[in-house]
Amino acid sequence: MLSLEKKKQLDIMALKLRYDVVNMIGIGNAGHLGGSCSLAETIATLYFHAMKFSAERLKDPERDRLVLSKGHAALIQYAALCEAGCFPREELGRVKKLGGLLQGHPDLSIPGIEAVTGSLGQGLSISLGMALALRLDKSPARVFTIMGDGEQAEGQLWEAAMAAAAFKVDNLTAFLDWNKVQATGTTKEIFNIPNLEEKWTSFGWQVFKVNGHDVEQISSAIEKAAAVKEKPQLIILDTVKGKGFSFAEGNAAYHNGIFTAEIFEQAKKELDAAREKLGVSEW
Ligand SMILES: Cc1ncc(C[n+]2csc(CCOP(=O)(O)OP(=O)(O)O)c2C)c(N)n1
Repeated sequence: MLSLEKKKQLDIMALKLRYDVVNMIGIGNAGHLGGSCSLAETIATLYFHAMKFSAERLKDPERDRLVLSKGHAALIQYAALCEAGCFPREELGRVKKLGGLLQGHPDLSIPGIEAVTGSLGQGLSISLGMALALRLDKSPARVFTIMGDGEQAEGQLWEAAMAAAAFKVDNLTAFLDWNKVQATGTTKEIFNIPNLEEKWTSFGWQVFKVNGHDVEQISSAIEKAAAVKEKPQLIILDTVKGKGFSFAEGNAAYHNGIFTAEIFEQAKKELDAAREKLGVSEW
């Protein structure tokens, strides 16, 4: 169980990451707010609690790996890597700019990024390869990967799901960001995949389901997953796309929407209100 202090730290970190995401998008630009912010608590819990990870051990063979299979949500990962000290904060101001380190999707040139992603459906295969290699090396490192619910339509992902179970890979934990909305509408109306829990279970995975905005539940599921033997594990995150912003929650328009000056101001106002609620006067 998380201490009260740790839980508060992670809640504050999740909010900080949302701030960073909003600032990275800025006025007049499009950015993946929705699918980044559904992951804020998970990314905070992974990088700042659950994973063996730090800016000082990016090349340590025993570090845990995180592969963002839904690579379009890179902004939230960039925010966490920056908060962890992997690169200077100025880089956040040059996202998607010519010559900037941080481009629209994760790339291996970025300190802390473990795999190139963005073409949906590939992250689980990449992660499985890493997990198998680590097992051969008898490494204690774990591999985490985060998929979207829209991404579940990709066939390659299900090949990897079968292979991971067939090879009894237990150092691999996948997350499914079940935010119910994809790029242009709800996952239900665009490509309905019912019974995700049952599907993954029948593919041989140990499945957990949590409130994806509750750091305690996320952390506890990661601990339980780590104890599972001879089976890969899936943590289904019940989340809200665009979580934290009244104009974006559950709204596909903010999958990769443009921020007007008014929307930017509103986003900042809502973040400030959330910060005050957490009892933080300033960063
Ligand atoms: C192979 C592939 N097809 C299409 C796209 C375009 N695309 C980018 S994001 C997205 C929707 C993804 O939805 P989901 O997995 O639910 O992500 P989330 O809502 O969590 O952001 C699509 C279709 C892509 N990146 N890769």
